[in-house]
Order: sequence, then C-alpha cells, then structure tokens
Amino acid sequence: MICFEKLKKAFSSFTEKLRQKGEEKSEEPQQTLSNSTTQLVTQEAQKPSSQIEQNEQNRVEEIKNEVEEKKEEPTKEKGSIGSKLNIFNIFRYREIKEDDIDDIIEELRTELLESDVSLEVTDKILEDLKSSLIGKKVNRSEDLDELVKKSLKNSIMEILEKNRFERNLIEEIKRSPKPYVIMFFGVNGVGKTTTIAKVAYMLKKAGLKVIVSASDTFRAAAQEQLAIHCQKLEIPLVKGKYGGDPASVAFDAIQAAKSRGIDVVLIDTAGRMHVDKDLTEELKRIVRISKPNLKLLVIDALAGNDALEQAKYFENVVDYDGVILTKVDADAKGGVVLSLAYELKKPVIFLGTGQNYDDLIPFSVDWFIERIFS
Ligand SMILES: Nc1nc2c(ncn2[C@@H]2O[C@H](COP(=O)(O)OP(=O)(O)OP(=O)(O)O)[C@@H](O)[C@H]2O)c(=O)[nH]1
Ligand SMILES: [Mg+2]
Repeated sequence: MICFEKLKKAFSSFTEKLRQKGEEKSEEPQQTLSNSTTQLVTQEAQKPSSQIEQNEQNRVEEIKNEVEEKKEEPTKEKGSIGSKLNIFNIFRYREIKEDDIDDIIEELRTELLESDVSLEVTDKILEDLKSSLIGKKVNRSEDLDELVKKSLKNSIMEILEKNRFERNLIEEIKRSPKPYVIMFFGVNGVGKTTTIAKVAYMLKKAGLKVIVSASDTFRAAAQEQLAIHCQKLEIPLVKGKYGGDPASVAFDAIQAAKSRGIDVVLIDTAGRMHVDKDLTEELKRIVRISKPNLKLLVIDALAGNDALEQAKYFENVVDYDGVILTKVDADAKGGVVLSLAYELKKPVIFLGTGQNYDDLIPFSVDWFIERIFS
C-alpha cells in the first residue's frame, strides 16, 4: 500500500535541507581541517565562558573562509591520492539559530498544508521542531537527522494520542446486554456500506452473531448493495421499502436480533450532504428509536480539509463516539489523519485500507509512525 507519500516526503526533505545548511564541503587533505578544528576545541575549552561565544563565532567564520579559499585554490592535491572530500558540520561549532532554519521551516509549512495537515496541527509541529532545534549543537550530520526525527515523532505521537479509543469493542459487545447496536453515518460515498460489511466480517470472525439493518431507504440501489455483501458474508439483513421509514427498518432489525439471540445490529444509513435538513432530521429519528450503543462517523481520507468540516457538522447534529477513516490506501497526502486526531474531541477508531473485507484495521499510533518514518 503506497500512502501518505506527500507527508513523508515533506519531512524527509526538511531533514535533507537542514543537513545541507549545516554542511560546508571542501576537497583537501582531511588532516588540515581536523587540525584546525581540534585546536579550536582545545583553545576554547580553556577560555572563560564570556569570551567563548564571540571567539567561537570568529573562528567559525575563519574556518569557513579557509574552506572557501581552499576550494578556489588550484591545488595539486585535488583528486590525487590522499585528498578527500571533507564535510565540515557548522552546527558542531555553534548553536543552530532561528535565522538558520526560518526559510526551511516556512517551506515545510507550505508542504504540510498541501498534505492536508490543518493550520493548528501544522503550527504545533513547526513550533515543536523549532524548539527542538534552536540552541542545539550537534556533532555529526547524522545527529542532526536524529534530532529532527525525534522531534517529529514526538509531536506526531502527542497529536495522535490526544483522543485514544480505550475501549475493547469485542469485549464490550460480549459483556453488554444483547443486542449491541452500532450505527454508521456520514456524507455520500465515503464508504459506509463497505465499512459495515468489513465490520460485520470482523465481528463474525470474533464469534459474534450479526444482523444488518438496511436503513438507507433513500438511494434505490443501496439495499441491493448491502444484500450482496450480506449474502457473501452469510449474515441476515433486514430491508425496508424504497422511500420507506429508515427508523422503522432499524427498529425491525433490533426486534429480529432480540428474538433470534443475535449479538450485534449494524445500521447502515443514507449518505447526506451537510445541508440536507430532511436527511439530518431522519438521522436524529433513527438515533432516538434505535438508541445505539456506538455511533460511528465514517469519513473519507480523500476529503482533505472538508473532513474536519464534516466531523464538526455531525458532532452538532447527532454527536458520535468515534470516526472510521476510509480509503487511506488511496490517500497520497496523509495529513487528514493528524488533523482529525488532534482537532476532534473524538478518537479515530478504525482505518479502511482497501476494498476487501479484511481491509479494516484498528487505528494505531505505531502504524502511522511506521508509515511516515520507515
Ligand atoms: N480504496 C478504498 N475504497 C473504498 C474503501 N472503503 C470504501 N471504498 C469504496 O468507496 C466507494 C463507495 O463506498 P460505499 O460503501 O458505497 O459508500 P457509502 O458511504 O455507503 O455511499 P452512499 O451510500 O452512496 O452514501 C466504493 O467503490 C467502495 O468500494 C477503502 O477503505 N479503500
Ligand atoms: Mg451506502
């Protein structure tokens, strides 16, 4: 699965640019430069600290000039045996200053925003990064890479751990009075019906008996689509009439579950636009009648910044316990996961990672970190 490439690239190119800022290259015998740098370090260690900063700065400038001069000198040694490319890391001799990184921080800001990371999350990542870097000295360029990676990983972990889903769903269902009711909703085409089939498959594998309520009576083909999934999964389905009352279908499904000793009812609902007042009222009615134990908002990772809008809208209308983010396998950017996890007061519970029944994974911080940094 190739996903989140844009976010991954934004981070790795920042690291590369920072490394380049710290590097001065010269082609000369390594001895010369290491002699002068060793001298610098020994001399500086013996001086009172008030002088060190100014002297250190001057010496760094001197070394840089030396390096520049050497570059321009037509040297016999160039390319001959014994000459090599010296990489002189400036940040070993003086602290990283805000001025050094301002421009590449701004470039990273643009890239994060283009990767669907929200403004608030972008600000957090960049502030964390600046405070990890400014004022630091590093011995080698590799240490610089590590410093950046550590800061980014910490920020991302803080973001993703802000709202964790602590409940074990399967255990919760097993402990609850039957039937346990889960309702799914979201805007058109985000993957509600497909996700219900995946959840049904997951629950069935865990040994639970499942029934599905086809409470999308709004779209003509919706019930057929669900019927095909239920047939394949060998799960009972309660259908209603096209244009009929979706809350009654849910009610019938719950009654059927009670009489047949079924553990879980999964309620599919019609996709709606934010502005569709009738469908919104209908959603509230299904909630009132079916009293779900768990209300899940389905959001499409490809919705970009609109994902947050959708989440906030549904929070006002019916509220929900968590989010299922679908189509992450097709999401080349990756920022939506961060934005939702940080800006909502609700956890992201599952990720849809493809079109097969087993392409549903519990959301995990480790999984995300692995995608971005491996
Ligand atoms: N790649 C990918 N495609 C998905 C995923 N989940 C759903 N889809 C596809 O998204 C399309 C829409 O899925 P549906 O399940 O019909 O969406 P819906 O929200 O029920 O749509 P409406 O009922 O019309 O509102 C289908 O082609 C699915 O196969 C996923 O995780 N990854
Ligand atoms: Mg549907």
